[in-house]
Amino acid sequence: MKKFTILSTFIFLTTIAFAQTDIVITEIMYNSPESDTDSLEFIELYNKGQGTIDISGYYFTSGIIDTLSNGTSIAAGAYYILCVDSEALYKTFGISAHQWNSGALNNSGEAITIRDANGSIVDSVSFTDKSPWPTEADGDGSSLTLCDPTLDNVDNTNWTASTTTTWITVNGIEVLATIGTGCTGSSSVKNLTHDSQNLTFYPNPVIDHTIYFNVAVDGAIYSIDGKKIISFVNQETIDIKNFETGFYILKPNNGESHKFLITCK
Ligand SMILES: [Ca+2]
Ligand SMILES: [Ca+2]
Ligand SMILES: [Ca+2]
Repeated sequence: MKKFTILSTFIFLTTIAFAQTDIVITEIMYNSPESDTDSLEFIELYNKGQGTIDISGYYFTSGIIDTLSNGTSIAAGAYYILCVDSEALYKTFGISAHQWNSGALNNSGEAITIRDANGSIVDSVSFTDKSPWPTEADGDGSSLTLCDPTLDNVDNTNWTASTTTTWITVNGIEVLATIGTGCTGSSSVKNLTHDSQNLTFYPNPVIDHTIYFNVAVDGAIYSIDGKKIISFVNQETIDIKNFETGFYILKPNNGESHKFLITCK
């Protein structure tokens, strides 16, 4: 009987010591190519499991300071982005993300550790800006990326510098990252041509002075720094021949915003 109690206790302790480990840190932008404060730092989490994981109360004990609020979860096969400055991230990439509470990622590298609400370590990566870690991630535009989330992310040989363009240039340097997507797809910016409201617009980049929608749309187009340029009602096409080359945000009155690129000048 005593033996059984000891065994039960051991199983109980073992169970609480190991956290759900299907949440993996898959991408880190620790030194975005800005010369002053890095406003585009982000950390990408991925759920490699078979079901949705509730990450309410998960918190960081190194790297950054943040506790995820109640109701936060990641669906199976989905990504979750945390960033240092959600406004800067949105204005630059058109991507909405959770802004962490405080702290910033050290440009020389450091450990990033996330724990579940019980304090058990969920994942931890200790990276540096020196070889054998990919040095292109140290301010040359690339994020650090773990392309195969099933591999051990403690091992630096499983990480590479991202080579996927975001179509965004910061401080004269092209940003290479897959924010919220895997390595094999196209960049998240290019993927923003569909939304949950079934609106499709094309082409992106816009190359013939016209944006086409699959349905009539009400909305507006904003510059990347948030200034409204035009608004429109019940349109299936928009003439953009007077627009300068660059990125813009298309904001339907009913639906998600999309970033698009105009290259026809
Ligand atoms: Ca920097
Ligand atoms: Ca930094
Ligand atoms: Ca990614």
